[in-house]
Amino acid sequence: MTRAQMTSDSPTTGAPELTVVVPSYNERENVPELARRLGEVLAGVAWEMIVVDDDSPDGTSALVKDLSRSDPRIRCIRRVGRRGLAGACIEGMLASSAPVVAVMDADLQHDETILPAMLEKIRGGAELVVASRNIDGGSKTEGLSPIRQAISDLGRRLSDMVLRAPLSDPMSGFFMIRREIVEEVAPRLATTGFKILADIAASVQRVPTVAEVPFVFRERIHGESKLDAKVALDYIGFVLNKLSGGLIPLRFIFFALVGASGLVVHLAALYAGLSLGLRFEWAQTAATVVAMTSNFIINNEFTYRDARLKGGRFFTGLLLFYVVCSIGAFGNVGVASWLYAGDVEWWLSGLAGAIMGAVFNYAASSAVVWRR
Ligand SMILES: Nc1nc2c(ncn2[C@@H]2O[C@H](COP(=O)(O)OP(=O)(O)O)[C@@H](O)[C@H]2O)c(=O)[nH]1
Ligand SMILES: [Mg+2]
Repeated sequence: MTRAQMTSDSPTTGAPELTVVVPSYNERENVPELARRLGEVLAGVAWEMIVVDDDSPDGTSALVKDLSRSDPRIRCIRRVGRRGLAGACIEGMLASSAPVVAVMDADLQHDETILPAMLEKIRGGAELVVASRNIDGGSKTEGLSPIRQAISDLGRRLSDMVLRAPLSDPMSGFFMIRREIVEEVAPRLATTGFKILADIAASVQRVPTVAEVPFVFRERIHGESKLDAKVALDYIGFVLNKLSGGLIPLRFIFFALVGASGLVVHLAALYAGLSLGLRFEWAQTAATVVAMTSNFIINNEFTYRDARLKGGRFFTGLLLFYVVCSIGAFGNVGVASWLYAGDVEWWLSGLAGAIMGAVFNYAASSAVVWRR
């Protein structure tokens, strides 16, 4: 028996050397073509494909299971009652027993023809190979909408601060990695959001050997994109969470960012009220209600989207949120005044009150308004 046979790709058992993990949501028109192309470009490699589908309404999972019946290299994990790109990728990678795993989109936007080159880099000693848009030969950010392009640039700059391994394209959803690294970091990864590669690169204990391969991000032909501008806020939260050494929960960061947006809303509403000729007290009261309502709606859509309130529960939740915020405001003023009376600087007293109010609002909102 040769050395190659005894190691990773044992041809006797047919155990795969490479698992391609494919997260999917409503991709039934794309997955069969992707499977066909993998068969073509990975001829000669012992590979398997694991599609991780979040119970797509278009029936992607049933279709993939049909494919598995004629090709056992294709498997499907159907997750019910859950959504989230990062979590899907993690589960797919952890379902593999191959030494090497790759993650790529189901929608044919990732150029599968570079997979053999990526695998060669791994065989040559790299531990993480990123398909990058941002090196020579890559598409840069062409093919992305202007907003996504701006997010991508911002993300790259921010992530330099927290990544342990330098990456030219940390937002890439296309990479290959030795599975043992994933097994090691998995418990520390966030399952919400989309930044799986950046999260791995920020969470590894030992800096892996990295290689990059350029690729051109293709246009999507079937189906539609599920990632929108929300990913920007998500990404900023991710970086802040890592900068705080994981101490400040991601959800609190979102909550605080939404609170900061509420301040802008408040001032705009106050200005509008005053322009309409309202007395200051009334304009200020109206602005407070408008800001709380806007905070509630954004938190419901974003911060607590996994516990989103709908229908009648939306309105009872809103009323509860008013109550919570009012108590928070009392606590805030109380603490600040008490400190100020004790000769603490005005700004420190004010800041302490505001932080205490925000922490209370966050804790009470999590426990009472968006109870899971
Ligand atoms: N399992 C799972 N896959 C998802 C989810 N959201 C997006 N995807 C898949 O992740 C990949 C990238 O998503 P896409 O919407 O194309 O993002 P874009 O290419 O950045 O616009 C595609 O294969 C999607 O089907 C999700 O919530 N769960
Ligand atoms: Mg896509």
